[in-house]
Amino acid sequence: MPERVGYLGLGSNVGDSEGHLRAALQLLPTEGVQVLAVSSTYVTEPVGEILDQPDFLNAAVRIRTPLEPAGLLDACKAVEAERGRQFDLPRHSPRPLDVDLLLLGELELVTDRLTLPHPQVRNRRFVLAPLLELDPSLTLPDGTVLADALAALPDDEQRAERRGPLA
Ligand code: PH2
Ligand code: MG
Ligand code: MG
Repeated sequence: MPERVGYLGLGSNVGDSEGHLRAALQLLPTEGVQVLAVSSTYVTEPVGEILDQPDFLNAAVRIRTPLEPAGLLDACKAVEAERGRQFDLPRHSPRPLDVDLLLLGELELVTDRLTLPHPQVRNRRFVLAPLLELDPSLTLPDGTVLADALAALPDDEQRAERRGPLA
């Protein structure tokens, strides 16, 4: 079966966040997703539609999978559900575990359920910092150099502090 290499973002700000991220590393292979490399964890300021919520713990992983994008999204949702994620809350609510599909090979795709690359990759420090740790020369299919995207973020926005190793 043809396999692709991609990147997932992990996030948590409810309960034992480090435990949830660690559990994701164990659960992903049971859903057909091999974990090739794991970034450090980062404590990050909430970004997006709900700012008044606890800081997140974020990380990123490099994966290899034979799953097509929709199947990979289902796998991410199954892992989130295993850690008690509720899916009937407003967008950007606090969550025990968020597993986001950031990049899958050179695929560019827009469907009702999924956009690849993830539309926010370029402007979120909590995504860019761990991704660049895994591959400092990472580029998007459209040629965007992610190190340039990170350097372009204003210094005083989106606090993110490296905490330590996850795996
Ligand atoms: N996830 C969100 C919204 N905001 N902010 C941080 N710092 N980290 C996240 O993982 C995050 C967020 C929606 O998934
Ligand atoms: Mg998310
Ligand atoms: Mg998500």
